[in-house]
Amino acid sequence: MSKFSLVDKVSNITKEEFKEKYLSTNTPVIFKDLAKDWEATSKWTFDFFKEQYGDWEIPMYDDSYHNPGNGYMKPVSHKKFGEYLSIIEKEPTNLRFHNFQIMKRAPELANDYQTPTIMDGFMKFALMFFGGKGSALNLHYDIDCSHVFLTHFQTQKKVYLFPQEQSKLLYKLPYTNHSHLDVLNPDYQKYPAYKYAHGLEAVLEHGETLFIPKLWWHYVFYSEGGYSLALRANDSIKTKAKGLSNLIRLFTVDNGMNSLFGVKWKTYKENKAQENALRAMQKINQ
Ligand SMILES: O=C(O)CCC(=O)C(=O)O
Ligand SMILES: [Fe+2]
Repeated sequence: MSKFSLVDKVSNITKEEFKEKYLSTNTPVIFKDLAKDWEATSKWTFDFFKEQYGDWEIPMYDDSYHNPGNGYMKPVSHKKFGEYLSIIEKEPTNLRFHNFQIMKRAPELANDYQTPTIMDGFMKFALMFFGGKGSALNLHYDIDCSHVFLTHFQTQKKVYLFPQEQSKLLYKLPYTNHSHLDVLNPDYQKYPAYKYAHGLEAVLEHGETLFIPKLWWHYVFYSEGGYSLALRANDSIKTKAKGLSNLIRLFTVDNGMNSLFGVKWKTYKENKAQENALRAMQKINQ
């Protein structure tokens, strides 16, 4: 069996069908046409962003995002937005610009898309993610417990997904929603339990929208430079409350311990992840 099965691609699906087949079963799916009437799909080109907002100063992130110490989850540098867009349009780079609340800087962009009607509970909150060819956003799940609808623009990117039940096989780092496993080039010596994980592959083309059900792990690989808009939906008060408490608990402990102990805290988390994975593997082999 290969490591990944392909995510279904659908079009013309009703709210009821979506609920029955995907939402209620927590199954990822790609919509070919969820964004088909959005102005954004024709308007949000590299040139458009460069012309309108090229002067913005933006933070840059790279693979050192999770290195312990002072730089933990902080930007490595800043660039002009226009300059960054020119780079990712033309050449590979590991620089990314993520979790950008773009509508705060440019509220007019909210007119270029519509809140989907495929389910209830969409939030106004919208984020954009930019990445260069070859860059990747490490394996994680979104701790606010919402469902994510990720629409990609202009190019192609690939998302690798795993259900929450496989967390131990993915070497989840305790007190975080992250793993440092390289999903596409795994070091099986270091991460043997990953052999037992089985995931899904979503190949997203321009204008397509990936449904990432709540708490699903995702590893985002930019097979080409491009950008996506993430809209979020949360249809239950219970998971909303869980999300909020997760945010507070995890961030406070992990950031505090990183400031105090740096590399030692990282090693502690890695050792715990190894113990958990070993136990999960033993259970499978019983
Ligand atoms: O597209 C990306 O780079 C990351 C998307 C993501 O992690 C999210 O929307 O939760
Ligand atoms: Fe995410």
